[in-house]
Amino acid sequence: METRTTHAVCSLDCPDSCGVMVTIDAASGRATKIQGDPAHPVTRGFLCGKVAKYLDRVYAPDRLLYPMRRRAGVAKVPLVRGRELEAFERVSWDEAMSTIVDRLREIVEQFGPESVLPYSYAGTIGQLGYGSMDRRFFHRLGASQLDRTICAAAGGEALKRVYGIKIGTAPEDFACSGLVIAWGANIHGNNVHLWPFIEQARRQGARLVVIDPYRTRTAALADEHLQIHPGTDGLLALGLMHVIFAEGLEDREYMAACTHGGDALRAHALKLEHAPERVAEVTGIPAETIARLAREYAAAGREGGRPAAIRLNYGVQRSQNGGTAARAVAMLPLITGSWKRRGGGLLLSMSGAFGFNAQKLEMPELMQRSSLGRAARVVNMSQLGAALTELGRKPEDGPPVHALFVYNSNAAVVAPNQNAVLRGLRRDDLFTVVHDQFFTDTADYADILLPAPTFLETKDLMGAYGHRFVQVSEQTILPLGEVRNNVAVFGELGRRMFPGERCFEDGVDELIDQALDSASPWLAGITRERLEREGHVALAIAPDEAGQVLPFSDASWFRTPTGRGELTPVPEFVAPEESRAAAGEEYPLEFLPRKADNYMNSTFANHATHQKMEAATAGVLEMHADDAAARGVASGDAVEVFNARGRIGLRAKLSGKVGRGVVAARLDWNKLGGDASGSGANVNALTSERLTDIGGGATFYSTLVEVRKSEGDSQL
Ligand SMILES: Nc1nc2c(c(=O)[nH]1)N[C@H]1C(S)=C(S)[C@@H](COP(=O)(O)OP(=O)(O)OC[C@H]3O[C@@H](n4cnc5c(=O)[nH]c(N)nc54)[C@H](O)[C@@H]3O)O[C@H]1N2
Ligand SMILES: Nc1nc2c(c(=O)[nH]1)N[C@H]1C(S)=C(S)[C@@H](COP(=O)(O)OP(=O)(O)OC[C@H]3O[C@@H](n4cnc5c(=O)[nH]c(N)nc54)[C@H](O)[C@@H]3O)O[C@H]1N2
Ligand code: SF4
Ligand SMILES: [Mo]
Repeated sequence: METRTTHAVCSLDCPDSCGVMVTIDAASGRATKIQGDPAHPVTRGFLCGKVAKYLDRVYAPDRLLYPMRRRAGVAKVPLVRGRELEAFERVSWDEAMSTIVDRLREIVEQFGPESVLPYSYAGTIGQLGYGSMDRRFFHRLGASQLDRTICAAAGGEALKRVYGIKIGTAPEDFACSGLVIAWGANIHGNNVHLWPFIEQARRQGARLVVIDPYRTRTAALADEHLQIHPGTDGLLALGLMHVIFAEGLEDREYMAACTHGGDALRAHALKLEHAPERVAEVTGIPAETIARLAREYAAAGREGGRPAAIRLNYGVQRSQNGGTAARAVAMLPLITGSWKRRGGGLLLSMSGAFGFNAQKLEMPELMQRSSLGRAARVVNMSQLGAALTELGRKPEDGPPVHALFVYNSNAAVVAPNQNAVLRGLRRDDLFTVVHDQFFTDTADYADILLPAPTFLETKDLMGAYGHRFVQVSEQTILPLGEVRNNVAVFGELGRRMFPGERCFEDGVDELIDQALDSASPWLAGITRERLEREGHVALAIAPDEAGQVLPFSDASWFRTPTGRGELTPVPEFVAPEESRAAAGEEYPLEFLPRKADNYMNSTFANHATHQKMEAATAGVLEMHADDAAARGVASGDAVEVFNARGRIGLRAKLSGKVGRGVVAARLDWNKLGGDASGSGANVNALTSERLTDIGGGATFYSTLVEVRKSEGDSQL
């Protein structure tokens, strides 16, 4: 069999952005093998378990391959898998596009352009697929703007406030650490290419400490697991600071040179309420452990030792106080000066290092042409339920949403307060377009369905939020069926609605060139041709004389208004409204609506291969034995998990992975039995649309619930 191999990049929403080698059978053009690129310095030749099985997704028999239209008179209700064609009929692209254009024109005419709402997140994080032609189209239309807050808004804003830029320690440099703290970071499940570097450090004597309310794979493999109470990380960070300042362990020289507001922070941290004994009561972590960790953290890197690095991930900032918590954690290396040495510092996100030209890709200047003479209103994507069911009641809000265009997202599954979202999606007067690879739960509510490519079927430019390599992902196989990528879909809509406008004619290569045409010095010398030739290219991110890249090792790196690491305003700890501190009798349990190690949010949940890997967590509520006993629940019992927003049916499992007062279940497609009672809901039926303290992020991990044994048959 004659084969060729092409370089692509995994476009899933993962910090690792792996280089991928795809083997193609030359005769049939079919991909036969997918592997990690051995030449990529972070991928290092392996893929995670879910993408190692990616060809099962690409060639899945249930792929959506053709445009579809809802059959006349079919109600918007959850569909039974495999019977989608009872609700939808195939149409040509031309017909699908003219239907969309006609309906959008009517709706814009009748209700104004703001009544159109785009809804997208990170089905692909390719620069073009994530945001380029789509933004141009919606800007030009004058549609409502979407604030894309559902994942990283609070943490991103925290980094910006403390550092002025979203960059951090390179994953390769964790190999040089003497202490790694995985803080709200499930590295083994969500960011597995960091793991070998941590193992390398551990072979040199480094310790791995995990701070997580759930005993993840990462926690189980660590040297120490601190099972913190959810939503109390900001206070733990203050407790660590308390010990560091009280014992004079801070790096005064570094603080003087590189930070602003140190005195105020010191005084705040030294308050009695931040003493380890007091912090222990709220966080659940013993006072001695807090004091010991503070000393170990501050001492690492001194006297020739290896420094301490924090892998802060987005778990911390999914709580109501998560922005302040992330800000407090991010201040720690500024106090100990751990940025000064290779293997120190902190990594939350690297995305700010890339500096692609978003202006050129998205053309925000088109927005000014909105008929209202102002920029269109902004809708927070973490409040989709309210946007679809309440927006427009007050005249100052503008019109209700009458058209919803979903792409790169399985909104019916991933958005909080799902019952409100589903109520919105069921509206007969809402025109909904869904562009996806599969008949997702969101697709069930579409009026028009458009087929989307996998990353094998389209070309894109890739940055990363967990490393410093720019890549081009080549199109490796011909698109299956009639799938079209996001650029093609929005380009055609633009050309149809706004004929003659040049910006809708750009193709993929032109857009890649525009993205790389950037003033960022770190992109200097990086062109499409070079990326096509070399596969990946390291950002030219300011190495020192020794060729090392040490972000924030001196004051030149900070992009805050003071030009220093910003330690003010001091982080004040406020418990989330839905947390154990505030728990009432009605809903006393803290709920962790988690991600699955072998899915990517809701992606992969529909494949038998991936379901097998996640079988042990399917439809399961993990409980502490005491909480189960108090409710007369035994392992295997059917239970109802509920609060004022919703209820789901699950099967109890006394797993030992959660502490007392905490229960956990994972994301699933609604129609796949995330809820065993068949109500067509998943864990997000319980989460709220409340926003984080800064950044307007979603607060999935600040959710209170109660659990009771289901009546009737107890063994599901
Ligand atoms: N396998 C897999 N990989 C993924 C994803 C996936 O769904 N599956 N999703 C991708 C996406 S979208 C993202 S954003 C990244 C996210 O990567 P992470 O930031 O690692 O995401 P989470 O799993 O949400 O949270 C990490 C951990 O935080 C814990 N946590 C919850 N509440 C708290 C708290 O109050 N304090 C502390 N200290 N910890 C808390 C959770 O139990 C969880 O184990 O991963 C990406 N990678
Ligand atoms: N309870 C709970 N809820 C959560 C989270 C959690 O941890 N717990 N995590 C939150 C986080 S961090 C995130 S990032 C969000 C993720 O929310 P989403 O970004 O909506 O993630 P997915 O569920 O993976 O859905 C992405 C969809 O995009 C489609 N897609 C892939 N590539 C393309 C493409 O090229 N074009 C188009 N048009 N579509 C494509 C996929 O088939 C898939 O159906 O979920 C959030 N929701
Ligand atoms: S999901 Fe992440 S770890 Fe898996 S292949 Fe993609 S980038 Fe790599
Ligand atoms: Mo995310």
